[in-house]
Amino acid sequence: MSFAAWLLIIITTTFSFCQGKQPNIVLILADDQDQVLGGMDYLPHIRDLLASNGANFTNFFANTPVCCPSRAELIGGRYGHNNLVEVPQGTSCMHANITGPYFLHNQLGVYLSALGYSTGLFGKYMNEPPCTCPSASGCSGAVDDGMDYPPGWSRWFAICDMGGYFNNTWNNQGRKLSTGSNPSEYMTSVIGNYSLEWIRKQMLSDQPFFAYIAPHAPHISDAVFPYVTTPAPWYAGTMGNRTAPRTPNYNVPNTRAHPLIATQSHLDGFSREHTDHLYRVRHESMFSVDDIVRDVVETLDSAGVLNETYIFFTSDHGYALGQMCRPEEKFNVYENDIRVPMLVRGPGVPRGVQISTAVTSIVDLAPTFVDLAGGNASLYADLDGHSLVPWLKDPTSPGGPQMVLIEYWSLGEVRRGAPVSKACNPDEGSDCVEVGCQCHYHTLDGTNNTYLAARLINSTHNYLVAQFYADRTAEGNLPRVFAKEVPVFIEVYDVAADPWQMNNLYPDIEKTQPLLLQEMRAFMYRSNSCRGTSCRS
Ligand SMILES: [Ca+2]
Repeated sequence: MSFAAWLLIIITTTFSFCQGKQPNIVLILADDQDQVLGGMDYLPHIRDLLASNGANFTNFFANTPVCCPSRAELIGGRYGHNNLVEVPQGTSCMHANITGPYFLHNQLGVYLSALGYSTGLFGKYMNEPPCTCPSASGCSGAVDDGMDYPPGWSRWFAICDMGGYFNNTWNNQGRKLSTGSNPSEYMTSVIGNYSLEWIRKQMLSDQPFFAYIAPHAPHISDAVFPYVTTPAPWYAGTMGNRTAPRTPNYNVPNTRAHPLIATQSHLDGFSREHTDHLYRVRHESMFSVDDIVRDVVETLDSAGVLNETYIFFTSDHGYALGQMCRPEEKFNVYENDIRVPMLVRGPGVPRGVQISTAVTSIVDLAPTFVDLAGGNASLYADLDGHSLVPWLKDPTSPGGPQMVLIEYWSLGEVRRGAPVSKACNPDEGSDCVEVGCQCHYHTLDGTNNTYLAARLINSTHNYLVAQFYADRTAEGNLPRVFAKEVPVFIEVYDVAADPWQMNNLYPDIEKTQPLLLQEMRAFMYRSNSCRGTSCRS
């Protein structure tokens, strides 16, 4: 069957949820926004316009809790093991291959444009390369050198530097654009304004649109000292003197965890102040994302298309601020890092409902968008996730997934924490001993922080099983099929009884609940080798 004929079949598949008219779809994707530490507090527009007017998936997770791999999972609709590079590389998208032709021709832009959508990406695409892709892999559109962008996207406005919140460069539809340091050039505002301008144009057309709006907030400025998040000038200081939540595991070492975590030293006073400051500026930066949500809703409403548009909000992964003595960042398997918000409003979605019975994840978004667009995601051989559409129609739909797969390949040693001065930044190769400064850094990703995990939530159990592995196989490759490897450490938590995950039940659980462990391991191993339909069986 030709591609066109196949496409016709999937487009004409009966689609009663939106009465045959293809809806618009807007995704607003935050960067490093947590759920566990109250990251969604203080955001009135997101609360009133999305949570109160739509569905809240309360058990939604990142499959790989670090920026680029998670974004590859979202845009590709595939688990990390199906995006993995063949050979470990020093750079790239943190072990995900996003520059090969396979990825570039099997991602949301291609899927949705084939279904008749106008597609626009605004803000953060990937970390490396951040705003473009190789023409050798089928990318095009460059007006200026090196400004190619992936196929399937009719509008491309991607940020090219992940550094500060001002003085940015952009890939503006193949043309290099620079913005400066005026308040109106605040990065999140620029992303919002370009998104809205495009949405206004799309509303004049009968063609449905997909807007992927990805602010960099509340991520730290990791290339511009002092390496914290920069709020918009008009929101700076608005969080007053609030401090990061002193959760039961705040500044408490988890001595039963794997060595990277078990050996964390206590946060000193300087680091605690840094963590509190980060808490404040992260929230303050999110106020501008909250404004984007308001403006998107108002723009759609003023044109009378709000009721024809689905609006999703989520984050690529969560964050820690002091938990288990981690002063900041992600990279790890715990709730702070893997649990993210997921809100959606749109035609037919019940208002103000919480959906906890379907345990879902980032990889489920692409199939959801394909289904909403009138495709049939279950026929796509390269989509690994479950469509969320059944729960958007009926939050009480039975048969929801109860487990999600978590996979992570260590980035190597990553040190973060409170910088006393620019000279102390380990990313710049500085050595606190030699330059005589006081070092407050913690190693937050490192040796053998490569893991395969399952998160189970149902009416009787709420567990995390995480198995840690050597970062390379005996042959020197990234471990790809974890069932063939021997774990170097295992952690199991009863999250209902131990929500802050400080009491590793392994190895005792081998004797106390062998069947539970067996079931979760079977899911992990099966899922870790799955592809397409085999992931959903
Ligand atoms: Ca991120």
